[in-house]
Amino acid sequence: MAGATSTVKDRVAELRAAIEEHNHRYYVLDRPSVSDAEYDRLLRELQELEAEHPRLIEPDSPTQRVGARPADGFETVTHSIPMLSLANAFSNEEVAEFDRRLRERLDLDELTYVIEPKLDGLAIALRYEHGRLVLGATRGDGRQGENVTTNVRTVRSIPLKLRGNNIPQALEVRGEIFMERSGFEQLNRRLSEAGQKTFVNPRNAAAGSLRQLDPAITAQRPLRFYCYGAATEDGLPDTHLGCLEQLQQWGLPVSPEISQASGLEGLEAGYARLAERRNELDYEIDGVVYKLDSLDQQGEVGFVSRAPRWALAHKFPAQEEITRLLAIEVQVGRTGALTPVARLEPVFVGGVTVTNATLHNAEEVQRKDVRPGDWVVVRRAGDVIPEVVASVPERRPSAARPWVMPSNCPECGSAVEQVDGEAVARCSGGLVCPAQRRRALEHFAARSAMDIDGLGSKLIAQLVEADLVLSPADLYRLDEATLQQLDRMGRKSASNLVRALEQSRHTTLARLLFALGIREVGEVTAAQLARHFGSLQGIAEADAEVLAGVPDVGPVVAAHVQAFFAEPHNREVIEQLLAAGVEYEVETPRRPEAMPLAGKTYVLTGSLQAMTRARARAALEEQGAKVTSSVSKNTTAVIAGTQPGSKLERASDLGVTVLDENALLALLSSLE
Ligand code: 9MJ
Repeated sequence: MAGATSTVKDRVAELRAAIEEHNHRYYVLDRPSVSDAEYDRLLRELQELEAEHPRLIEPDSPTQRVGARPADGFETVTHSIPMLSLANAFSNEEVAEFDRRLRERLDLDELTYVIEPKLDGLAIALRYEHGRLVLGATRGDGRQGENVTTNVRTVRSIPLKLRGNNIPQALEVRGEIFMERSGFEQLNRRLSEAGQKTFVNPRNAAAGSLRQLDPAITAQRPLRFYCYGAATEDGLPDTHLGCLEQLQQWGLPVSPEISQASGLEGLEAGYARLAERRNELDYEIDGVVYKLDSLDQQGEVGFVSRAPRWALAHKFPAQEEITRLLAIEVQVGRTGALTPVARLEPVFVGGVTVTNATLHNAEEVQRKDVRPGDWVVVRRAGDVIPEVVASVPERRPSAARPWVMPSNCPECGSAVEQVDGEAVARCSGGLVCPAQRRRALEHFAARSAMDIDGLGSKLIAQLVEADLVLSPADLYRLDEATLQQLDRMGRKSASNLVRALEQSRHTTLARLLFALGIREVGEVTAAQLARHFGSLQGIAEADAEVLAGVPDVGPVVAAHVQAFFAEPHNREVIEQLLAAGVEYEVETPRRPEAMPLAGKTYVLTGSLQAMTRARARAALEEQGAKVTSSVSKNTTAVIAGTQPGSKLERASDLGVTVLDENALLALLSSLE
């Protein structure tokens, strides 16, 4: 028994020490070495142990205070009203429990809440006296923070002077300073070019920028501010939402994502809405915050330690985690491009278990100083491919050595070429390299290329391994008997595949051209070339200038097309394909002046829902239109999607017609 208690005691001490260290790294050094999710897990474990063994609670346990003591270098300020922290929830059950507890305490059936995005920045207190900003302070430990007024004054969205009526003598505003993703990326690019250390994420960048001792540096950083609370002796509206509206009228920025909700259902709907919006916003949010709307009700339920009972932060699943980088392997692409890939200790991040992540190229591995054996920050946001963001040098094993790109292809041993000025290294093996061959065949068989049903990557790997297929043309020589000798290939699958191959022979020029895998000739470009020339022969014989004149084809793509057809091996493959019975309908090229949109010029701005901008552009160009990037008085119309840019303003200044996406779709379908 005594043994069990001392184990708990040891664990509590261990957790406290670890959390204190992480607090220091996070709040004072702006260099955390664990993910937020890992930190939350440690804090939760400590909270649970303390709840089970209340005798172990001590006043200086990290559960009893928020954040860390102020760092040196800034004057310490004592907050006139302590800065609160928020209780966290990670599941719907915990949210239901929060709502149930409040209903019980207030003896009401349904409560009205305000739902706010939980900004992932740095909490800040602003003090206005007679409408003028007199103080800006970080949260620090909640009771005392750092006086960062000079730096806060450089943040453009923070008004130095309030506007409007009935401005209180003294007003205390609480909110979050954060950095937009786009600004963060730009800043990191700038730092990296200057040979300086980059920031791991926008939150660290915001904290690091605000806590600069030189305000001139802060001023250059793209910081923004939203407020989410206020206090004054002079009286404010009696609801939280009312207060936020009042703050906005005084010129303080309030997030447009804030909404009101009724009951648990309303909270769940609000969470779902913001979870959906999460990746569309240009700033990071790590959850939502629920707050009781009525200030009377807030007063009635009060606080527990430093967190209000009337608010709850419902966290989203983490998009960043820290895990072990087991190895860096090299993947060979279709055109021989070599991509370093991180093999990771499996980690649950962004809703899935991640075991691999791209490292893009050797330069990136070097820039991020990622070494096999390191602990690394892995990020997966939305449907985006998982990425290794940074290493955590503090946790680096002493044996970890920098990684270098191998000088020979790991698949075929051919020399690796590094073209000057290009970030990518390439295997020089061409189709001798089995990896390039596999990728070329996968591309050839893909749905948007020759659409060979049932020819997946596993089967392709077998065909290449057995030397049954050296080039795409060999596919058409496969028969059922040969196929049946392969692993997991029964009679039925073999006959289905032969039929699928047979069907794929009849195709379009655009698909065939795309299937050949010419560098930088994607689907849209292939379609443009097909329409313009009408035959493979025509494209193969075209000179560079004519090629470059085709919409969507510039001098670079034109050079790739020419190089492809100049290669005897490629010509041979084409001849073999045609000999194997691959055929496409010859399209008669349309004369540009006969096209319905000939002579018209369009500009696209904002994002479209039904198609990408590239597709819209290709569709317009197919009908003979020109698509340009700047608006002039000669522009026929500007097509504006959601969140259009300054082009829309310019169009209205010049009196140019503006079409929305529906009008574009109507225009295109009228021409079909
Ligand atoms: C953030 N981080 O966006 C609060 N917060 O309210 C919002 N933080 C908060 N509210 C009381 N939206 C204490 C902290």
